[in-house]
Amino acid sequence: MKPESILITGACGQIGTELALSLRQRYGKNAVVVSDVREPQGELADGPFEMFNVTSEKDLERLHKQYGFTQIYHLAALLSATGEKNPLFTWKLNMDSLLHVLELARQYPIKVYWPSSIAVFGPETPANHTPQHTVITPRTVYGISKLSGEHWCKYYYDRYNVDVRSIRYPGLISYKTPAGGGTTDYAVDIFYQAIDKGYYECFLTENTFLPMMYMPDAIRATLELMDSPKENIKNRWSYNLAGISFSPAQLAAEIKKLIPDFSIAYKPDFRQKIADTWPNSIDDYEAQQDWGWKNAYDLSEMTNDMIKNLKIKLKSSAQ
Ligand code: AKB
Repeated sequence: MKPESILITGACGQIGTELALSLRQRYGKNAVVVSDVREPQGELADGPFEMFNVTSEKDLERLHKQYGFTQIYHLAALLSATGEKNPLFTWKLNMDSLLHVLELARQYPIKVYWPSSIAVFGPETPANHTPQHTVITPRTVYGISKLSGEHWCKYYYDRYNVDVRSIRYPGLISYKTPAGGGTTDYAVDIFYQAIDKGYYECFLTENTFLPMMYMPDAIRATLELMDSPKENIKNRWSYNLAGISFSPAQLAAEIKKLIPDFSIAYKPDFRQKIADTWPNSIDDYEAQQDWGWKNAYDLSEMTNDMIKNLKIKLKSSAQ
């Protein structure tokens, strides 16, 4: 069997960093090429890196000629909050890059992973336990690009048999790399500020419930989906994935159990409007049925683990 050669785009981001480390652990560091428009830091710098702008089809082809990829994890994208600041550029970056990857995978035997998001849903979508197949009416350019991307994935699978797989990620919480440009970022920022200052000013209201997940679960889900036999993957748009659903007030209360002096204030900004269009919680029945998905971390386990590891990280970076 041909050895795996894996490309991760947007690898220096919140998901990319941890996915790259997991894939390198599994396949060896030289089997995983990390690419981004910025240099990798820390552990991620130990292995092949390519500075690469995902809107360049030529550069993608050049990299494929050099490395002969068998898998591409195409993570590079602008997220919901940043996307609203430059909608046309966000559309171009998110869509052109996906189409370049799908075109490459049409011509060569490359398995593709591409993340979608809960941002595909809109205010007309049932907000609680949002089903897989429902009214889908995104209101952000990011959400529109993710919904369109889901349809392109399905098209390339149906028409060209491209083995492309996808998950609609909820907001992701992690300590290795900060979140960048999303509406769910508060649930990461709050931990940094709680440890550093004991105070957080939240850009969402206290009762804004959103679907969230701890990064170890998200990475495991991604790898489990990619490992599943092809015939089990019956959904070729993107799978709903449920983790934990909570509000800023509930998260703050959980943090207070470990940092008793922690306090929070609420000052909603433009991101509140985006959050108001997204579900409170997700039904992931199809992911459970098709590839056996089960979330592990609950709110209190996630909070404990975040605080423990972020304290270690912040202490060592201060030294
Ligand atoms: C965002 O907030 O934009 C992302 C997402 C939910 O896809 N974290």
